[in-house]
Amino acid sequence: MNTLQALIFDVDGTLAETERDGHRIAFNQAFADAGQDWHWDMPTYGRLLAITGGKERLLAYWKEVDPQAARGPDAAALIAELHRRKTAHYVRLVADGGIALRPGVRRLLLEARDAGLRLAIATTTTPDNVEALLRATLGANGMAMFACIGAGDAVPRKKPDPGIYTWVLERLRLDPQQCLAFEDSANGLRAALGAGLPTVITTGSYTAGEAFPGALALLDGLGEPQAPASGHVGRLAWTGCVDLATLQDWIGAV
Ligand code: XBP
Ligand code: MG
Repeated sequence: MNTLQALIFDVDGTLAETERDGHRIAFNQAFADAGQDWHWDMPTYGRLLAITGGKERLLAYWKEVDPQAARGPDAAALIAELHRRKTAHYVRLVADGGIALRPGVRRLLLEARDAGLRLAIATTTTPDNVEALLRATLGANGMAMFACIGAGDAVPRKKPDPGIYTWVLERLRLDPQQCLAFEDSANGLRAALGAGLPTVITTGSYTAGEAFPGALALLDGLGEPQAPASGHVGRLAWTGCVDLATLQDWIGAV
């Protein structure tokens, strides 16, 4: 039986509903600042989430609406400027308390930390965004709860490439079988599975309709004692509150 040594969390959609409540809003604020007549409504943003990474998403959208300009000599600089503005808006929104952790996240983080497991982050989002969210939701010591934070451009290719998970595993000096990944999206699942990690999916507002082949568990959240999560573990229906004993049971059964 494998003994769990570490939990590795995606950020956007997994720790919090940051895409719906933060990133999309910040992108639109950046467009307005720059006098760019783009606006990403919820369905448009949902479609664009297939492209991970904010800079990559901006470029893909620009190529849709104005392919010639998007391939012009100034394109990279404009993308960088829009993204810099977007990050500033996002960080401010989060620091002002605009985004809460999803139910059960804080409970599981604290239980794992108190049990001596290591915690890590593997995300495509910009490091400043991670820091803002951890500080705003977990306090001044929020960052220090994590043994390793893999974020943004730390690796050359973003999810679904497994690179960010491999990067984190190397720094934790652990094998994937000693860890569990937590993700909310099909792209994230592909990245985690590509690094060999058993993966728990907690679907969110943008990802509930995606397919998750190979997930260890497919749930609608981590649950709290008063509001249990539900979903499937393998083919079996499951309802409950995800805690360390549950996770150990699931990976012991792999
Ligand atoms: C999240 C992302 C991120 C954010 C934006 O994917 O794709 O790019 O949308 O962050 P995942 P930046 O949850 O799979 O990590 O603008 O800072 O890139
Ligand atoms: Mg995600």
